[in-house]
Amino acid sequence: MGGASAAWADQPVERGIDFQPAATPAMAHIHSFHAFVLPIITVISVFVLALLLWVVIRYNRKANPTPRMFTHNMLVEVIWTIVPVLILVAIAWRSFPLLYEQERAPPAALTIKVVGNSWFWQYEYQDLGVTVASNRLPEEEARAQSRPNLLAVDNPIYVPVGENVSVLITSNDVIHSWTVPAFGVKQDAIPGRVNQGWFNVDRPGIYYGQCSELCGINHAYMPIEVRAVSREEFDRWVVSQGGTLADAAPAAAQPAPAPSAPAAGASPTR
Ligand SMILES: [Cu+2]
Repeated sequence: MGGASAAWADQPVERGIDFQPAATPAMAHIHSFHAFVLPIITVISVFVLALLLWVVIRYNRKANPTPRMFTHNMLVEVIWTIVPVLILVAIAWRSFPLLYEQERAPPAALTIKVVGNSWFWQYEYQDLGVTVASNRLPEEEARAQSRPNLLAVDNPIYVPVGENVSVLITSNDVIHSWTVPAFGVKQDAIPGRVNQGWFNVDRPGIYYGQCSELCGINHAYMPIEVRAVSREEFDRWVVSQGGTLADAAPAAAQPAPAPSAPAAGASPTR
């Protein structure tokens, strides 16, 4: 894909302070949760600032030379306990379902194992026999191809649009974090442990992310590039990577793997 590809990329923009456009339902819900919480925290911050200023001005030593010495006020104490509790309950009401949505991996058409390494990402499409190592594209090459420096990689991964993709995230060495802002996915990659995330990209495009857990000297140089494409293009990519196409239908009405006896036989990895 040449330089034109930047046109359909979701990536940070110059002077941007807001989120990247949402490319998945989960991220769209994160947007609306943000819109819900931002006014609340703004009002609280302004209110606390006003209280501080009021105390500083009205009750400083000059304005109020002989302070009163009382310590309790039942009504005020009840109010400042109950009101924050109500605010927190309201926030939790919106936030817990969102957390659940992000953590709950629905039946997936595709599962990718994501392994953090110092300092690159490795991706295994185990069902398809494809393994990809994504290294940062050197700056000269990125510039030559009009691709974003520090975000573009040499071997991007591909995913099909409109299908549930599950990601199993782990690490080979230190703790990294696999993060793609437009997908609303940010999961730590922890050695000896598998974290799960998922996404369902609603439109074709190139999506960029970065390692988001300070992991060492090259932390800033292990970007993530995901290309969401049509199922046909995805299949072509799989074949071009030497993989074999699963003949399973997309979107997985796939029942849980038949209960062949010892599912518990797998040793609990820890
Ligand atoms: Cu890292």
